[in-house]
Amino acid sequence: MSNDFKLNASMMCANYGHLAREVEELTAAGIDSFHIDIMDGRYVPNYAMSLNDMAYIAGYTHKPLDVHLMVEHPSTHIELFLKNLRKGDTVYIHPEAEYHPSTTLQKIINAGMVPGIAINPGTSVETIIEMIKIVDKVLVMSVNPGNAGQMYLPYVGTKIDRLLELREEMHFELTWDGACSIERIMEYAPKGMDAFVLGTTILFGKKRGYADIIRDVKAMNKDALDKDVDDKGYLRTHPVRY
Ligand code: S6P
Ligand code: MG
Repeated sequence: MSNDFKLNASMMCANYGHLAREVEELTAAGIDSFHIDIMDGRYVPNYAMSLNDMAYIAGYTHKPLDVHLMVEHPSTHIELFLKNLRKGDTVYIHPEAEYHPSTTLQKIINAGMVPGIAINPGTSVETIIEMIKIVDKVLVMSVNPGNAGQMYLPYVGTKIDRLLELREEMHFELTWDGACSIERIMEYAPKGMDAFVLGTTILFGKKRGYADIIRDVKAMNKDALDKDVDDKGYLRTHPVRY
């Protein structure tokens, strides 16, 4: 089975009581990048991370950041984010949140960042097909944006398979975001998924260290991961509904 995939840590799930240590431990454990969920309480009904959290995390790692903007009209304040990022960091926007998403993507490109588009469970591939031509990365959401600890929405599977086919002809990187379990990784890594965002489902709030978990995820050692007690499992039995 292919294990040539990247793992991104969903930092809204980290322990903010010792955030610097979290970042350093994840870096040492071999995480490939840090996923930063920025929310405005409008595009999604939640506030997660903000500019200061993003800049703080960047200061404790040399690994790239993957910034997922779940905000209305990101173009309004995009410069604030771009000037606090390093060249090569990724910025994802949601096309529904912007009147002219391709203009915003161009600003991201002009600043030297990697442009990405995030696609919600209820958004069709057709809605974003033109933008796929100008982005390097697509973040496909298997939960509705706004919260960690939600249940996987199985109807996105058909769309993900379609995106995996398009990826071959349109050359973009595809990352899975939401309720990412070892079962999902074992199913979709061999199909060509480039990266997975790891949150409460598999990485955070466990009784083992990040190095052990990341090693077992990369080796797809399901038996070892199944032994992890899921301290936050209650969240998934009560999924957030809007
Ligand atoms: C959701 C956000 C995601 C979550 C991630 C958490 O709005 O975009 O990046 O943080 O899904 O992972 P999990 O395993 O708790 O669903
Ligand atoms: Mg996200």
